[in-house]
Amino acid sequence: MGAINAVANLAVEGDIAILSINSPPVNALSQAVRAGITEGMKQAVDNAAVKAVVLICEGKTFIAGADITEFGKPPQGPSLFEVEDSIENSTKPVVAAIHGTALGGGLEVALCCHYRVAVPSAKCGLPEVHLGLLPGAGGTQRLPRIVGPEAALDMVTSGKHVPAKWAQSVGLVDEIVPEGELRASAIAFAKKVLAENRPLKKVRDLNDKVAAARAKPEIFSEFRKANARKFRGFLAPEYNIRCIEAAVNQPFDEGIKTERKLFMELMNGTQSAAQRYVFFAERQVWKIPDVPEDTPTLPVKKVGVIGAGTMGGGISMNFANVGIPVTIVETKQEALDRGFKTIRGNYERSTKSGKLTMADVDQRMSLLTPSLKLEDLADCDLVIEAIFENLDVKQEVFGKLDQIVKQGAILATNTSALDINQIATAVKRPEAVIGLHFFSPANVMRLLEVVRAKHTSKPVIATSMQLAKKIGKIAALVGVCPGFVGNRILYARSVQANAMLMEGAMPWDIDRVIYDFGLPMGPFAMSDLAGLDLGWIKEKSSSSTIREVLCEQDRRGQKTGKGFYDYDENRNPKPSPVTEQIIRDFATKSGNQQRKISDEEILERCVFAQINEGAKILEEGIAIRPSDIDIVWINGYGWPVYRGGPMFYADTVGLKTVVAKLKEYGPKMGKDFTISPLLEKMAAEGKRFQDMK
Ligand code: T1G
Repeated sequence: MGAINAVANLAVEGDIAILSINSPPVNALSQAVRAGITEGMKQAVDNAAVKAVVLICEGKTFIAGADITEFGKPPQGPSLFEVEDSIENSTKPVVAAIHGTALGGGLEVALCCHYRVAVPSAKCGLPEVHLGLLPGAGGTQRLPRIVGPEAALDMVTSGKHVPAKWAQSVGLVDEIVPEGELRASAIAFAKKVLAENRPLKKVRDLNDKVAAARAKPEIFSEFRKANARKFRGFLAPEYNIRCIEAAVNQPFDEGIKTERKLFMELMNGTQSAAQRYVFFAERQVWKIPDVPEDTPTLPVKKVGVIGAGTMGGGISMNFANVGIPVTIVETKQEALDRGFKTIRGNYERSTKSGKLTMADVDQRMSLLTPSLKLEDLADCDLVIEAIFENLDVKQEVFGKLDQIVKQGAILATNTSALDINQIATAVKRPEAVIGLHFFSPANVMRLLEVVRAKHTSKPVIATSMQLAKKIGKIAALVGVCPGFVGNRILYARSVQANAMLMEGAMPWDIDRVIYDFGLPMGPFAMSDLAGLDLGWIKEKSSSSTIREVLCEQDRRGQKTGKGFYDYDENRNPKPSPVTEQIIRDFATKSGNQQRKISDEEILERCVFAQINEGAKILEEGIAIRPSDIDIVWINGYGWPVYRGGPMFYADTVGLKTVVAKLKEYGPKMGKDFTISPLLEKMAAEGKRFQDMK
């Protein structure tokens, strides 16, 4: 007994073999881990003194899945199936000892064990759907045999992690054992199995629950119907459903064949490649080349937020959610009262779903202190202003903060477009100034653009990124330019969308194309939702844009029941003949030739313009890497994750094609439109954005 290989060890205690895996960071089923398990099982079974086996992991978690870094590379034996066979067909009982998260292939391996024990904090899940995949090692056939098809459908299509207690209640786990005593408890459990002469229970032989479901095909039709909107555009959820159907309607081995076929289709498809890329992209954003991980950070024990409006209130909630007290400053008591009422309302809405209890609500509200004086922010470690988007106003406030707030504090602005370098000129400590651009609603949207200004110090950047992670955001560090990364790319799309209105396309044509591509809504529906009068000043209106003409006719969006669209009492949109006439008249007056614009042109002009802007953002060093741009657009604007983000999508199309099309559209892209030299160069060299590190 002893080390099997670098990541696997076999020890024997009495008549129990302990096969332990130690392959940081998450004991993923790399080739070495697979080899370690199969060899370890062979040695344990061949050893007459061994009567049972415990499979356990060192480090923070049980096996958390197949090794995603191996995907797309030539497969190396032993396969995961060989690993599972070595366990399931063992002549001696195997007990999986679970802590941390048994996920994907990890749970599939555990399901091939004859028994499973877990500590209370352990979780199980089959999250392959988040990678555009499905459990490809028998999980879709074994899980429903334990938890039943309905619960299995929910687990495999949501990828949720279920707590050990629930797992035990459905038989996914046989026993919950005390925290910190997993190894000893698993050995004791194995001894109990031997003493009670319990059978070598194989999950694959449990057929009651799947057989019972055979008479209820509506399980699947109703599940599909209930989730159609959520699964729109994705392949993996549907393929997962088909596998669970196979578990119900086919013998086990046939079901495995169905699972294998569908798994390989997904594995070889673009959607999974995109979603696996995003999995790693989400972990890349925290790596800042010139701000090393050991950069000192500043303590943030008290936060100040200026502005109790939609943004200020939402921002404050993020900190209260993680126990950081916030002082919220407004200029008028009624604004404070309104803001606090909205915050409490937001929290209380979460009690309806069970996410929060009323005690949670009270506890979080107790962390929020109202104030009418900036002076109350003197001892804050971080102050975030979320006030009117006006440079003079912000500079005035920062000037005051410079006088009031203690040295060493971070002074942040939530501006979505103003020049933070300009704001920083109002203080004597520009190194303390940073942008924290939250997306509305700030207590919901996951994305945070952390905007480094010219003088922002590295500790301020490191602290801001660390804080973003602490409040559950995914942050991208970006540079100062109009619109930073997200809105600058949004603007590039808006230019094309608005131009095409002048050329013959209607808002509903453009919105349909963008919606069908996978975005939650198109640019004009988005404008109606936000309000067409954002930034519109009635007195100054010059009717120089369609939006201004619409505003003058009180067509200011959903809130007035009409904007680009007409809305019924439930805010359902429908194309508006009034808007159509306004656009036609406007186009004629502007001397634009009207023509039928194809869906392909609508999509390409909108999306390729976004890609081109992304390339310019990279050229200017405003974003660190292409995948950061993709993370911004997936998490801030709902770009479909199965297309990987604008820059990944460009690789899917091919940069050569993107450039050729932009050249083909030429002047239609607008007189100010230029193709990014970086994009042209990469296209000419046959390069891809995803290879840029
Ligand atoms: N393979 C390779 N590396 C992985 C990995 C995996 N499965 N999971 C995590 N890592 C790396 C990750 O890239 C990061 O690396 C480090 O571990 C810490 O991760 C056949 C086909 C387990 C809940 O989808 O959900 O099994 O950035 O920052 O916040 O059916 O990692 O440090 O270099 O996320 O503590 C199914 C994915 C695979 C689980 C831990 N399994 N992982 O979260 O740490 S497909 C998954 C997670 C499969 C079979 C199918 C989380 C975590 P680096 P982290 P964390």
